[in-house]
Formats: sequence, structure tokens, C-alpha cells
Amino acid sequence: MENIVDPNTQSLIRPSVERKKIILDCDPGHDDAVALLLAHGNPDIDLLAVTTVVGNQTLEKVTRNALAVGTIAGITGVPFAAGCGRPLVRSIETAPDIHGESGMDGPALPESTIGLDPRHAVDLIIDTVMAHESGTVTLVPTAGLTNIALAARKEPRIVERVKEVVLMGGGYHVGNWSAVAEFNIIIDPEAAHIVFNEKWPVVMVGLDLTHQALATPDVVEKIAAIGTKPAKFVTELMDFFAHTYKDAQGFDFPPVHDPCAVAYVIDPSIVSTRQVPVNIELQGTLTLGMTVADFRAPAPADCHTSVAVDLDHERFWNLVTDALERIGEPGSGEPVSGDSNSEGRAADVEHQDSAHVTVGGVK
Ligand SMILES: [Ca+2]
Repeated sequence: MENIVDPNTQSLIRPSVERKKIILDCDPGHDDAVALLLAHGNPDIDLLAVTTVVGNQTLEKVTRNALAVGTIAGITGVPFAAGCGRPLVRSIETAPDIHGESGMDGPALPESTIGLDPRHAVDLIIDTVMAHESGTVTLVPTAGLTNIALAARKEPRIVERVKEVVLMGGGYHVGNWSAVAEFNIIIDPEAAHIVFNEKWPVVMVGLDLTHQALATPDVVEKIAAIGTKPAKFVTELMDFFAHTYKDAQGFDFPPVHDPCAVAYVIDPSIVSTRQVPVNIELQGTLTLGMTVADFRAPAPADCHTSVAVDLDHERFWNLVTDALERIGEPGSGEPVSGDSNSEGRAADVEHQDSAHVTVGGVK
């Protein structure tokens, strides 16, 4: 990046902080949708590619959903590619109890205006990592790890080129698909084993952290008050998610897992972590897919895994609402309200707290 000199002071202007390059590998998925919107709307993220993998629903459904979210958000110039349609070893397991038959039940989905990249997601991931400077691309998987594991196997050079893998999955003290295993890990534990055992830095944003990211009524009201179609879409997602999480897992408010991983990339100070060895249980009859974290101190010198511990709930949701405000009303060329800055983004839009909002299911 070339240096720029301030003409008034002759001092060097530090180029605006380099945006963080990410590939989002997802299975939309209500919370994947929020993760994608956060990644698109946040000015510090350079979204290089979106890839899909079987998980919350079949590959066909989650890919359709990803394209629909991209359409709603007005994403252009970002390749979307479909990846693996089944786990490495196991049979397909989806989550209709949480995400519905479509994988993203609740809001009506538009016809996509985005064409799929012809490449397989694994190849798009490899091509993208290899095309960028080493140490600059972060992988953000928010689904089963099938695509990421295969990419590491197909092109091992990506392992040392990737900056880090910040994944939503696992949990060091709680599961959600078994007593000790989380969905994204247990649906393809062999893939998770590959990803956690490669020597790239892995940050596990697991249930310990994401169960703090609850879409409480005040959060949903703030999002609804933004008043755009993408914001309305999110409130409808949260409405459905609130019902299924209440019915299926007894949550008063739904945990919105996947954007936590994106938030960590944007601002690691929002998510505290602890460096501990983590490995994946592949043998246990009761513990298959458990992310076994070793908290005994000190961590080994070559420890390359860490786990997310505490979330700053307010700052996390501020990031999400800020991203939605910046996305504005796609197609209009204008943010929804407030003064736009030179980049046409609504950087300092105040929440419309006076707006009357009714959001069913989460109050
Ligand atoms: Ca997901």
C-alpha cells in the first residue's frame, strides 16, 4: 500500500487500517445470515468470498439461502460458491428443529440476483488464499468443517498462508447436539479433527461464548428501528429463531452464534480468548465430536489453538446494528438515514429509538 503525505503537515498519513480479508464458509442458517450481513456491512472487513457447505440444511438449500441473503444485502463483486454436499465420513445430519425445512425459515426469500461461481467451494477457498499475500486471509467457518478440511488436504500450502481460522463451533463446557458436542463439530468430526490439528492458528468461538450472544428484546428493537429491508429481514429471522430455540432448547432468547466469529475478526477485544490445546474426540461412544480443551497450565509452547471465553454483549450487538445501518437500503445508493460520509456510508446514524416496534416472539 502506498504512503500518502498530508499536504498541510507533510507528515505521513497512515493508510486507513487495512481491512481484514475473510472468507466466510457457511450454511445459512439464521445466524449465518447475520454473520454475512455483519461481514458485508462492517467497514473493517474485506469479504473475499462466501462458500457454502451442507449443515443446517442440504447443500442446495443453504446455498440458495446464502444467495438470498447476498441479494437482500445488495452484495456485488463477491464470489459465492457451493461446496461439499455431505460430510467426509458420516451421513448427512441437518437441523430443521432449529432452522426449519428451508434452513432459514421465517422471512420470505427473494429470487437471487447473484450467480454462483462455477468453482467448487474448496477450489475457491484455495484460489483465494493462494492469490493473496501470505498471512492476510482469515478463514471464518460457521458450519461443519468439511470444505476447510478438504481445502487443507488438497492444497497444504494454504495452511501456512492463512492468517488464522476463526470458527464458530464446539464448546469447552457445554454441547448442543449431544451432552458435550456442538452441531458444527459433530456433523463432521473427522473434518474438525483435520482443521484443529493443522498448524494454523485456530480460534474456537464455541457455545461458551455464543450463548452470551442472545438476541434480547432490546437488541431486536434496535435492529427493527433501522427500518430497512435487511434489518426487517433480520428481525424476522430472529423471531423464528426465538421460537425454535425456546421450543427445542429452552432458551428465553436465541443465541446468535455465527456473527460472534466475524466480530472477533473485526475487533478481538470484544471476545476474550484463552490459549489452550483443543482436539476432537473421534472414538467416544458418549463424547463423539467433543472439543476437548486442556486448561492445565501452562499451555505448551507450540499451542496454536485458543477458545473464546467472554463476550462484550453490548459492543457485539452495536457492531451488528452498525453494519445494518451502513448497508442501508440496497439499490437506493443511500443509507437509510442520517448524514452520509464521503464514502456514502451512514457512519454515525443514530438509532431511531422513537420508532414504534412490535416484534413477535421475542418480547
Ligand atoms: Ca452456521
